[in-house]
Amino acid sequence: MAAQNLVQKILASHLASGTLAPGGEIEIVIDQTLCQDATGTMAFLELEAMGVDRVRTELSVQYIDHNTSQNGPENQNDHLYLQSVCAAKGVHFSRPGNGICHQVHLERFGIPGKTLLGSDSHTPTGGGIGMLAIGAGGLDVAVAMAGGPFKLTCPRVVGIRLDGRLRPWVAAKDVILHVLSILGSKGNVDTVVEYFGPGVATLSVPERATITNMGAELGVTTSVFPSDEATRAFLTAQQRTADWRPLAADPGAAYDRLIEIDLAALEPLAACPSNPGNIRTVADIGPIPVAQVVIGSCTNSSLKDLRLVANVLKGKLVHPNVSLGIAPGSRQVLEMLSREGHLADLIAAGCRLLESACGPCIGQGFSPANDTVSVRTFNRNFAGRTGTKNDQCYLVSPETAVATALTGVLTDPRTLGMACPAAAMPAGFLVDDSLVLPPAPRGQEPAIVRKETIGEPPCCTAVPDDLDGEVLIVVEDKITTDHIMPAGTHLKLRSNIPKYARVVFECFNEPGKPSFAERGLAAKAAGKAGLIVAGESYGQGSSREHAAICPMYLGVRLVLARSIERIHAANLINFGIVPLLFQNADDYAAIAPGDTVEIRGLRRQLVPGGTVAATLVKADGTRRAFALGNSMTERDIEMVLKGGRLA
Ligand code: MIC
Ligand code: SF4
Repeated sequence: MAAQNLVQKILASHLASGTLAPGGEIEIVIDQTLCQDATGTMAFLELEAMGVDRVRTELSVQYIDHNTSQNGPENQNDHLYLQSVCAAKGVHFSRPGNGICHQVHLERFGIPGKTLLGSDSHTPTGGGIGMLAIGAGGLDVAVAMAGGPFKLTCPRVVGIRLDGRLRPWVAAKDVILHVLSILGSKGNVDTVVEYFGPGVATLSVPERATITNMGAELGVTTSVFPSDEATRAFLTAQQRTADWRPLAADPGAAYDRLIEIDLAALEPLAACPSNPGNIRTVADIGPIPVAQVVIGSCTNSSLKDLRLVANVLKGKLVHPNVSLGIAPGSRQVLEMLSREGHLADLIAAGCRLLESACGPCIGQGFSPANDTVSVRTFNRNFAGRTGTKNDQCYLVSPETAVATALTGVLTDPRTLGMACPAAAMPAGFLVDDSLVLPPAPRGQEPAIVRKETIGEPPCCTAVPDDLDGEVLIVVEDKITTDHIMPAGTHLKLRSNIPKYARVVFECFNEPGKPSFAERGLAAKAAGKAGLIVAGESYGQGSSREHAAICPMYLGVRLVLARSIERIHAANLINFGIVPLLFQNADDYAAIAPGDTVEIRGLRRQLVPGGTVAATLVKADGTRRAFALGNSMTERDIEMVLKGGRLA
């Protein structure tokens, strides 16, 4: 048999249908799933709607980490629903306070060589421990929990060979920021990144997880590291040696593209406002004044990260112009910091301690002041995601963040004039799973707690065959799901579609003019299909299926884009919105809001790889014929035309 890379090996051992040829449709068996609360309520409402009595995976875990601000009753109503539905359906429930899903899953549940499907785009964090871990919409995860396979395009594999060793003050974060500078944050769909080479052994599992976590910002399906002695050491320290198995590509395995990185040649980098793909060196950006530093998120809040930060801050004081927030990734990290005395050093240095949760990463508090710079160890800096309009958010390593917190200006940590403190992995982590509630035994399932803010699972009607679609909005390239469905203070509406739908595309609403939601509902009332027109890489970022469900609720039936990101395209199909692709940039440029797009005989015209003939009708009555492509399979087409997966 030909030498296989690691991705091919894991896919082959989980293949449920199809053949392993890049570009074709395959289905894989899912061993584990994870959900978080902001996407989990919909996933479980959908699971209930499917009539599933008990999940059929090896392990499914639900985390409470996103909606923990609890302004009003909605968040805890969600928590109570999820706790009860998990107990009833056979799912482990990680209580609020236990930490961020990806960090906790890596620590306590991830197993090399297994597949993991999560209703969160940073699920690929599990690639740090050798899992094939993929982010998806809640409905796809619900299907996996029900025992169904996961459908994906067989990916091409980009091999990244790591050589050398990182120099002091240069971090795993700088590795992934460097990869982002090579591959960019768009145009990488249906690709998996596989790391290999001698440099791998120099990185611990939490460092590898930082790299696979932010691989999500490349727009790839996932990223994966081999499982080696460092993986065994991590699992042993988590009292899980039995979960370890060695895994690596065969010698001489081929990759669709090869990239070589000398770790020793890297330097501190930053993603500049407002896209994770805008990479520059910290030295090159220079000492810009900074008002806020936040260290945390699923990218950089491991014990290693925070021990480093505490060691640097020990005996010093945060700069008077900087507000420094720290959100430890898990209860394990927080408790160990506390027992080791590091927490006292952080507090003495003037840190503001935040909950072990997503917090500021998803705009849940700690928004920066107007016209100031916020430096964060997170993975996303999309405009406005901090909760402040016109924010200026830079993404960096914990090393750069702590140096900046001390000096008050963006600082290359190598210029601090101190030796980089050692922050080794502990031989043993403090293991206490008492905040993970196991499901109820069969026959003892509790009643499901459904408070008034828990809505109904959405369902959609069939797409009409002849469409007169009203163009509700025309947006540019790289529109993220944060643009489509803002989170922050609106996050508490995740279980209530009619209310949450009011803020679709809120950032593009203009004062005194009808909002997107109002335009959508008006077109729907007039019997017209709503249309969204977009540029390249539409639907980047989060896995939130609300970015499909809420537009669907407002009557949107078609998205016409130059290209659409993987998870979002799947979510559109799942909720009965037809994703169609411009064949030519001029057609995109010709469309304006308020125009009509006519399509006749959609059912007959829509075939895999084929084109659909459409007519653009401008406000003055001028007509222009154009063609739209698609990248759907036969099954996708059947499903989307019926009104989506639940239909
Ligand atoms: C994010 O980082 O954007 C989120 C919030 O974790 C999302 C999930 C969501 O919108 O609930 C993600 O990455 O999928
Ligand atoms: Fe939470 Fe931020 Fe990670 Fe999303 S990216 S899971 S909001 S910490």
